[in-house]
Amino acid sequence: MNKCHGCGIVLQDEDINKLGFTKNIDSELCERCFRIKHYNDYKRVIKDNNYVLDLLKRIDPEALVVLVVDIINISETFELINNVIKNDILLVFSKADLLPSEMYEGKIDRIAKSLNISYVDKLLVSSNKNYNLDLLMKKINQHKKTNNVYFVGFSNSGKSTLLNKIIYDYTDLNENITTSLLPSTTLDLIEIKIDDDLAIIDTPGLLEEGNLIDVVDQNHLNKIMPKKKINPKVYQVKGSQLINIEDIITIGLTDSNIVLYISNALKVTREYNKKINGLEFDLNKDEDLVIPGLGFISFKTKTHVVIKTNYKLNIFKRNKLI
Ligand SMILES: Nc1nc2c(ncn2[C@@H]2O[C@H](COP(=O)(O)OP(=O)(O)OP(=O)(O)O)[C@@H](O)[C@H]2O)c(=O)[nH]1
Ligand SMILES: [Mg+2]
Repeated sequence: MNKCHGCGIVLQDEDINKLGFTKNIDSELCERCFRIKHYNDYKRVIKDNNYVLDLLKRIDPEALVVLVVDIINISETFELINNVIKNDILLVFSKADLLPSEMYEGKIDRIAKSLNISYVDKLLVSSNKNYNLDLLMKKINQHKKTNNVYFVGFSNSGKSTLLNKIIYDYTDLNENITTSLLPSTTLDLIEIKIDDDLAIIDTPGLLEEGNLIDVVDQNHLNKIMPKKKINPKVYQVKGSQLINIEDIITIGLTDSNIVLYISNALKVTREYNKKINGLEFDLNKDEDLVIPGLGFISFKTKTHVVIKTNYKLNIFKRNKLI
């Protein structure tokens, strides 16, 4: 049984509409991975969480789990993962390159502690900027109890991208796991032998309910996923105003001072002397309002916010990230 080197799915040449299809059963990639890699032509598949959880339940309880958390998109709860993973956890915050410069290492400690996860160690990395990858390898080797180490996390947190960097920097292998903007890119376990004493196993990501990445079209997805360092957008609101982010979300505010941490590619427009009805939140200046998949808003003063969106999003408050 051949598996696709890009996403881990078992290859088949019988049904073009089923996962793992390839015309040539001896090829390394399924057609979906081939098209993502060569034509940026994404095909959305949504693997449900039960399928992923069943895979995660099979992880050897002795193995070290590297929990990859997108620093820009920290989930409200890790209960789903906590329920199945009882292993030692190395907590890895990914995509450090997207953070504004005010964000420094010291704050990671406070964030990690607020997550309700027990972990043996933690660090901040960036695959794009090759930041802290040596330290990551050092910590993996230091904390592993068996030769198998698993990369686990929510979809799009950057697990496969990180493993590709490790393959490139630390092995002579010619493997390249498929990565993409779309959720559920990795579809099954992919084992990579780094050396005689270490195999890293990539896993499909879990989906977070109420996250924008699962509900928007590809065009929007391209814009909402930040590719470069985020330039925080500061808005001083006098009177009642609406701040509209693309056609995704409208924020209603009165006399307040806010900072948006969202992808630079998103267009923000303002309407003056206007109010809307929608979901209401009261925030203090030490809290952020998180819009999963889009980013977050921080507040300079106590603020009342009204949010209107056509998407079903799990918007929540948390302690300030930055
Ligand atoms: N800016 C930035 N983007 C990254 C980094 N790592 C990954 N990404 C982007 O994040 C998106 C998702 O990356 P993947 O590696 O496919 O994520 P994954 O966790 O393997 O996702 P699933 O396979 O769906 O679970 C891609 O668009 C990557 O380019 C990083 O260090 N910095
Ligand atoms: Mg992946």
